[in-house]
Amino acid sequence: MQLCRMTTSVHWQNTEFLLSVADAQMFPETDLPQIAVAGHSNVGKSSLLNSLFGRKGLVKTSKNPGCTRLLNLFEVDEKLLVVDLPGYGYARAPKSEKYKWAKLIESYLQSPKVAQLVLVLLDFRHGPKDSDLQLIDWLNESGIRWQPVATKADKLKGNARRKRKQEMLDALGGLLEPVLTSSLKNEGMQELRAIIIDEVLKTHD
Ligand SMILES: Nc1nc2c(ncn2[C@@H]2O[C@H](COP(=O)(O)OP(=O)(O)OP(=O)(O)O)[C@@H](O)[C@H]2O)c(=O)[nH]1
Ligand SMILES: [Mg+2]
Repeated sequence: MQLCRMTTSVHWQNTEFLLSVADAQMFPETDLPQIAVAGHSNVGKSSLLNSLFGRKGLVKTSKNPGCTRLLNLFEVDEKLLVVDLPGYGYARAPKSEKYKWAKLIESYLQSPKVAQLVLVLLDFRHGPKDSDLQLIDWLNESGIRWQPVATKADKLKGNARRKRKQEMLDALGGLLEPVLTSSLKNEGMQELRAIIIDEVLKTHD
């Protein structure tokens, strides 16, 4: 009997952009396990992916909200599919655009090809907003696993950081501890990679 588990190794830098889809129906047929990155517009989803992959500039980012407008698919080391979702809650986007993005996110999250794990990104400074809590409720009701990820953690230091982490944990119901990350400082990426391997890749073996 084998007592120790094989370690799943992933070469994160070996990531390539696959395609963008404007409709969840156009999602490719794939047997690869899948994760998705969701969160408010401008929270730092695309930046986090660059940092997670260790590939500066692979994913397009912008200081202006509403940068990602399609489902952008990436394949990591021929082992994992990662979906960068458009952000929600960008108040100044035209109504028709907002509706289109919301429909796209909704149709993806309701499709049978949905991710096994959704990283829910929350700005560390502001904590979860109503729209984040709605998404989380919906994921819970749909039985889709999710992991809270606090972004832009470089903006808070010392005591403020500890206090905010506890506040975020409480606001999320106290069950899932957020991973604190900074794409700017490459903070939290090892922890996040380990969670993805444990939650998605090992269970898929
Ligand atoms: N200080 C700091 N700024 C960050 C960090 N991550 C992202 N940003 C900045 O936040 C802005 C938005 O980043 P994006 O990664 O494009 O955000 P997004 O969530 O993909 O945005 P949409 O695609 O519009 O939904 C950019 O100006 C980034 O430079 C971080 O860890 N620290
Ligand atoms: Mg983006």
